[in-house]
Amino acid sequence: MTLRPAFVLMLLVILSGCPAATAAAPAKPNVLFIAIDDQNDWVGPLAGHPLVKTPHLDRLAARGTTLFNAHCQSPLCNPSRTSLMLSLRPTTTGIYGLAPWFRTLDAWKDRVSLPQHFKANGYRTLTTGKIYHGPAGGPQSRGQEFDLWGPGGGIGARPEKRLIPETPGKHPAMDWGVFPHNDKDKGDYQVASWAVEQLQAAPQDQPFFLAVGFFLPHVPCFITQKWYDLYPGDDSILPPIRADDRNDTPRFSWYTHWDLPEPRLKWVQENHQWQNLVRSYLASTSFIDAQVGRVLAALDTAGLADNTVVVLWSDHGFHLGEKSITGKNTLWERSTRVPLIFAGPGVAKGARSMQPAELLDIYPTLAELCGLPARSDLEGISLVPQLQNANATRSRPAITSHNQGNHGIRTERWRYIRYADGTEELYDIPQDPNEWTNLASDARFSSVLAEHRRWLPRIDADPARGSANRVLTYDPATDTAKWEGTLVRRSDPIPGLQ
Ligand SMILES: [Ca+2]
Ligand SMILES: [Ca+2]
Repeated sequence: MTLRPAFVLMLLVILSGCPAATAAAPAKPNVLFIAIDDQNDWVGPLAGHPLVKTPHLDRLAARGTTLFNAHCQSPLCNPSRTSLMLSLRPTTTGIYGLAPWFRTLDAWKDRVSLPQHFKANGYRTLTTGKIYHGPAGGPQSRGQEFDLWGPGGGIGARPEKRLIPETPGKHPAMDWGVFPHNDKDKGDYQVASWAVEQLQAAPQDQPFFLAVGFFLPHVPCFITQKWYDLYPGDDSILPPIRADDRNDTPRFSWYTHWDLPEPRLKWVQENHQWQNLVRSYLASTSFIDAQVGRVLAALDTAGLADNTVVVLWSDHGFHLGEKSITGKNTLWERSTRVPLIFAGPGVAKGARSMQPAELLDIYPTLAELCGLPARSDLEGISLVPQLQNANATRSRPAITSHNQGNHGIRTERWRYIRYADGTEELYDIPQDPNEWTNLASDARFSSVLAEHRRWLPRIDADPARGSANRVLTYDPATDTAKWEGTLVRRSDPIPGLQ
């Protein structure tokens, strides 16, 4: 007797007890979740710096959608990453500083994070490099966060002694420049290599959530000559600044970055380090771009690109002289605006959304793109409408908070800032992209101010138990501000300016 192939297939399906519909159903897409640390908008897809070279990010943008107006929820590692991974605002958790680790708090110790939601829905979760700020509870408990942990990354090869003069804060991370070493000895190279190995060996029968966290261009920006040589050794690389820019920003704006390890522009200029800092930062961005390129090439080679959602983000930006400072901890564009690019199944190619977007939107967006059950306890809103049609509108602005009471509200056109003492700023971004002219006291814009004040967070939590490092508190009843626990008086000279 001769059996026709279709009959054989049906027989096999019956014998194996497996309905044909299940066998043919497409598997859930994988997730490749790429984080960059302290990467501001100086990347090709955001057009934040005219000379930056990021060919691999450009290619990722060409095969996906760029959120051109995306902002972090806090301009600092730990609070930004906690917010992103839980889809909760810093003003909800009270996590504003570099401490605490959120699992030490009763309210959040069992909170289902983004990778945990994927694990609960059948995904294998893997991580390497910097995703959370810190060791995620240490080796004993970090297995609760991800199934498999790769190399931790970080700085890697370091020079024998400092490359630049010691900065006023004497912090060892405040260093940058070229020294001879091998790119393969950099932590970020090893992070990319491990990610490539995981993609090459990805099991076919289970979707994965692979989180790859790069450290550069976070300081110290140590770099090899090859990347440094991508940029001219002259002032054409410097960002535009105005020496009098802070004359119309409230004194309280200084309180959000009162005393930082990062030096002020004054020190950087007096020590002839501005060009070297900017060039080292740009070179580090290009080096990371190349590592992203290695991981994306492995995704293609493994034949996974069509069934993998890629998301690339940075935890916040970085000033390199703008507004007289270097570092983060501000509510201006250079500190809040970040790369946020999605690509893969369900995402329009080569598109750019101008709508305000927030990093805490990543959690519900990935869940929807991958067909996971929606959660009702997230504060983010899915970006899938914008990823399908870049012209789709959003009603909510992007909100960034730096400690209780200090908030930046970014709509399509405006940036509004309110500090804890009630002082304000307003910028018309298309007219004034460098945020040089504060319009908050201009009566012509009183209705714009009123419209933006409506969006100030209604929940504005006290700092969580164990808060430390970059924590600013303010008591309006007594007009008392404290930076990292130390009283700041109205008459105190601003550190690093005199
Ligand atoms: Ca960071
Ligand atoms: Ca100004």
